[in-house]
Amino acid sequence: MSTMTRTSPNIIITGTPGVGKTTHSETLAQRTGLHHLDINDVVKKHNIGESSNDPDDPNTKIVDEDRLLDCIENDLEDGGQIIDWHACDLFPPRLIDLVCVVRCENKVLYDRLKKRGYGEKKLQENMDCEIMEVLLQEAREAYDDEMVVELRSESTEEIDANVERIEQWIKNWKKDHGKEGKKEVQTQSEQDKKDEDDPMFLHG
Ligand code: DAT
Repeated sequence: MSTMTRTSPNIIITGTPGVGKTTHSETLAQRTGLHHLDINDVVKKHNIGESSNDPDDPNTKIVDEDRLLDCIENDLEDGGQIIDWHACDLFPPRLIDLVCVVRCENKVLYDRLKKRGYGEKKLQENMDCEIMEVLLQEAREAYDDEMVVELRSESTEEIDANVERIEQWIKNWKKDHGKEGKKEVQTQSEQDKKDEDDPMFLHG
């Protein structure tokens, strides 16, 4: 049994660079009033990224995950955060309500990363990451299966549909957890409950 004080859910939007995490997070934040917690901004603001030693990729930052968690833990306790980051297993499951793994078809992703100016090595590493479903595996290993949902992001119509689906899920979550908040919730019983009306229940 654990106590949950948040009255708005925390949602991770994760996936390989270029799949559409930021686009989804921004649209979702505009539509729901939840806060877009862009981890890149947190890393910059608190200066918690060390430059990598890779001469081909000097801009990549190695992030101190403990310090990162220290910086955002209060926000996560408060709830209502849309966490936008290309990793997910560092966030404690007790503070997470939904994990969306954004996916993109190879050819489309290749073109997006090329347009970003990625060099061949970095481009191939990211393509491999998507093909090997690295983020999906990471999410499934770190969180309960019912919390993890895969969302395709190749067209603008898909962004709209995905955001609408998450919006509906948020409404249901708030209904289930009581608008007045500060309600004690038995986390396991929440996880055991399978609501067939839940838009995230039917996995994509
Ligand atoms: P990420 O945050 O995962 O790195 P992004 O949101 O910055 O990705 O998107 C990368 C680029 O692809 C950006 O130019 C917007 C575009 N894009 C993302 N998802 C899309 C979609 N479903 N339809 C059309 N364009 C999309």
